[in-house]
Amino acid sequence: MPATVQSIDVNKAEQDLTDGFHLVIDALKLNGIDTIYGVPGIPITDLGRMAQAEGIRVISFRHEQNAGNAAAIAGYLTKKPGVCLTVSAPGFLNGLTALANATTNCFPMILISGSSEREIVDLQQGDYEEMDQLAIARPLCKAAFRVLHAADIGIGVARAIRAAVSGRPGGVYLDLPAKLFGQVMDADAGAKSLVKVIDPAPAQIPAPAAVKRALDVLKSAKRPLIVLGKGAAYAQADDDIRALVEKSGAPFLPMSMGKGLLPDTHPQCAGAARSTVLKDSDVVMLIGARLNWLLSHGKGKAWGEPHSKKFIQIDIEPKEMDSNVEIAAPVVGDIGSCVSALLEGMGSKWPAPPADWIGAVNSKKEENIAKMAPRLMNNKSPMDYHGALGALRTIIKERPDAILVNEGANTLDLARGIIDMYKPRKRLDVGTWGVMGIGMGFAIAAAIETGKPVLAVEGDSAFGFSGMEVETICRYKLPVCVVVFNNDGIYRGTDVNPTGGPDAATTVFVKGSRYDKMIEAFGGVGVNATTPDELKRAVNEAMDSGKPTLINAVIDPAAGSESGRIGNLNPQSVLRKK
Ligand SMILES: Cc1ncc(C[n+]2csc(CCOP(=O)(O)OP(=O)(O)O)c2C)c(N)n1
Ligand SMILES: [Mg+2]
Repeated sequence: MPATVQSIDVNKAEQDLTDGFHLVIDALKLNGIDTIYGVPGIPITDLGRMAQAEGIRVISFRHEQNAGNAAAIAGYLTKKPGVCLTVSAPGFLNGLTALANATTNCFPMILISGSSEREIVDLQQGDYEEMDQLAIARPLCKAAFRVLHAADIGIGVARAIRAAVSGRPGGVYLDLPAKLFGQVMDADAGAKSLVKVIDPAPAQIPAPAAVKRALDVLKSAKRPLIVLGKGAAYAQADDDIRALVEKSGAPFLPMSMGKGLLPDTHPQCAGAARSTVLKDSDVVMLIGARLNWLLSHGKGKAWGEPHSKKFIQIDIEPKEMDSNVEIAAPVVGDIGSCVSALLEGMGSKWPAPPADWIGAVNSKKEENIAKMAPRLMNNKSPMDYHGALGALRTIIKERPDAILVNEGANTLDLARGIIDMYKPRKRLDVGTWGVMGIGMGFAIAAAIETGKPVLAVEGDSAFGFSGMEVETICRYKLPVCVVVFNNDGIYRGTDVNPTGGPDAATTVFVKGSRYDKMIEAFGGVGVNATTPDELKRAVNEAMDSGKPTLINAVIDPAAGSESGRIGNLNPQSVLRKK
């Protein structure tokens, strides 16, 4: 046979075949996954290349943990699972922290990792990057699957998507052994094996009796309080949530990432009277907020007299009820369906809460706001947290569409209290675990998924966990402005080595560091800001230009406190000499 005829036959045969690489890509595309966050390497380098060639946006990071955090927050912002793609063993493990964090925070995410040869891994014969990844991932996520045959890729991807977004969202692990990618099968049969997931997160309608019980409890309240968690923000039921809060007339308290569901400047916002409303309320309605450590488990000193209040809890997860205290009125269902049912049940003549309660909350609020105001206007150099955050607060007020990413200790706790948010899902932070390292991953995904400018307010320690990704920000030309609150260390930059020896104290960094120089290495804009005025000018310029920018904000090393607002969680020993 002449050579030309033979090659035509091969081409024709290839046209009729597909392989594991293409089936994975086709399955993701079929289900509307348009972005992958990851780090290339064996065995998934070509998968990333081909995905890019097929029109998926593939964002390559410098470390898988940051790619994983990006995927997780993309899931939170879009209600579609964010996908992170990694290599085997070490790459997988690097991504796993983000997967576990996503599960803890109820962010829908799929970690897809390539893995080594099953036959060798299972006999522990020492393969390249050998690891039983499926077994390791399983306890750290909602579901974990492995696909061994190309014909099962469609089902595998479908299961992963459904597990990630249905019910309470979370992380899912999908293990794809190297051999799978090269498997070929008939193209038609391959196309037919793909599954388009219909209604991946079905509505879960609350029982009418549960809705009525909740409204009866709420109506009986003399001092009602509504707590809005990030579950409420995730639901994207913004109009109904606002209507429910306003109709109830109750003060509301936003959890950190619930801020902006209603503006922090809303007359019913009790953020500035947090301790008063927690202590003195008699009925508390939790909407997508869990009674975990962030709410002192619903009991103890912060919550006033023991058994002095009744809880109504709205959550998609039935097991959440009674997790820490008795829930008088559990309402189980998706937040959107629950809130709309409650709203309907309230009718048009819902009574306003007693005026003395509203008056008491308002006067506490005004007192606290007035106390804070002058501190936010100081123009000290070096800056203290209040002066610097006062400047950033004005910026977000003037640019309410911008997304604020925030991590650190003092930098986190004080920014949360000081920077008012005006719109839902604009504040992204350390979440349930208080984890450091989410900063650049969150900032990158926020910019990619929303196209809005991002302001990342970072403690100098917090920034270090993901700081190398400033190169990624520059490479993709993202409108991200990073402000590093540089106080020379963790909590404070003033500690000294108790031995008097040459090593630095455990919490301090190189004094007078210039983080702004880092981004200049990659063509970004670096600024050193020593006063709130300079800081404000530099951030405004960055937000106007959309150019990747890093501002080194020089903060007084003595200004912070140990562990920010949660110093009480540090274990103490009676033997410890202070
Ligand atoms: C992954 C992880 N490692 C360590 C910690 C402990 N930790 C909590 S806050 C923090 C850094 C605080 O310093 P910085 O970011 O500089 O904020 P500052 O209080 O100085 O403003 C660290 C290391 C953590 N929360 N998460
Ligand atoms: Mg610091």
